[in-house]
Amino acid sequence: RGFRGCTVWFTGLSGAGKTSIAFELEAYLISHGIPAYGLDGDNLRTGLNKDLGFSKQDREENIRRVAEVAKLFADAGQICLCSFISPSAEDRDVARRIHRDSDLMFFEVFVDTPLDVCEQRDTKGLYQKARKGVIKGFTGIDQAYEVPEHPELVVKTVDCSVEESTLQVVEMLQENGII
Ligand code: GGZ
Repeated sequence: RGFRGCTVWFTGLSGAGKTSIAFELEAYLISHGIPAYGLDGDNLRTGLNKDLGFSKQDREENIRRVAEVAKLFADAGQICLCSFISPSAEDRDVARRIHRDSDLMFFEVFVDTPLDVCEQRDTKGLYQKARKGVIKGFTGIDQAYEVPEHPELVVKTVDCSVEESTLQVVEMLQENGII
């Protein structure tokens, strides 16, 4: 048994690069014969969590359900890669506790991209809509993002390629005996 299931939890602003890094990491792990699976808004909010929006309560329930699903993947021996803004430190701690209670490792990775950079990228035009007030309660604009105080890893994406950021996560998994 060369590897164990666990959850890598990417948190950060919209457009920070969470999903890009998770996608690259998933490809890396799979190509090395390590089972991995990515969860994000695209595959959770369209199905299991399609009844949830972006209020504080809905985000809390979003994160709780995602964490429960991630726990099952990790328990099944997968490296589960979760990419959610998860702006609330308390909600992230719930996700961590759900794993700890089942003796599963949980790595919080803060994808630390400044708001102005995310806003400049604006790949989906959402920041512009949020600034105009078309979207209300957008994280970083009119809802808070609570910066992680004790993440297992901080990844900066400014002046750092997706490949380089991904390698930092790979090294963290190696140092912890996961892979
Ligand atoms: C933040 C929003 C919002 C609001 C829609 N605030 O860049 P994206 O588009 O693809 O990623 C964002 C995604 C956030 O969903 P999460 O499930 O990760 O959020 S949370 O963890 O807080 O529950 C963005 C889009 O949904 N989006 N409205 N108001 N992001």
